[in-house]
Amino acid sequence: MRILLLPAMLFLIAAGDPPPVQIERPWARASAGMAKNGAVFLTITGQGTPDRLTGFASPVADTAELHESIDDKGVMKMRPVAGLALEPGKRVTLAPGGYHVMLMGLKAPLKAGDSFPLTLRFEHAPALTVTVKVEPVGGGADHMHR
Ligand SMILES: [Cu+2]
Repeated sequence: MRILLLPAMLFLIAAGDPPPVQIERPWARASAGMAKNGAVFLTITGQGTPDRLTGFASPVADTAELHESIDDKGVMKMRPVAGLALEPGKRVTLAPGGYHVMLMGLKAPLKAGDSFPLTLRFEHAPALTVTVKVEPVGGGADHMHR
């Protein structure tokens, strides 16, 4: 009897705790040489109730924070972003040249083909961990991180 009940209980737990967002294609560019920084890109779609993305963490780096690349009179610069508002059904794309998760203090270079966990923190929803795939240098549009 206990065995038959278990799947139903798991379903109830899952149904009561829907993920706050849908994450698509989390990827990072392989490190060039011994670069100490890296960047993660992904697409976030809010679902359920409005929430706010407040931070990131990954075991591969000392810190991970949301950055935005901006074109300051022809010079590409980056600035930290405090958080991202998440609305149900609204897609936010983190891509080269725009928003990205900056990994600072990489413990080892990111190698193409590897993957690593990245945890997203929210104002209301519990933290969510996704797997980031490392793609070769030169993947995607050019956006330098030194
Ligand atoms: Cu950055």
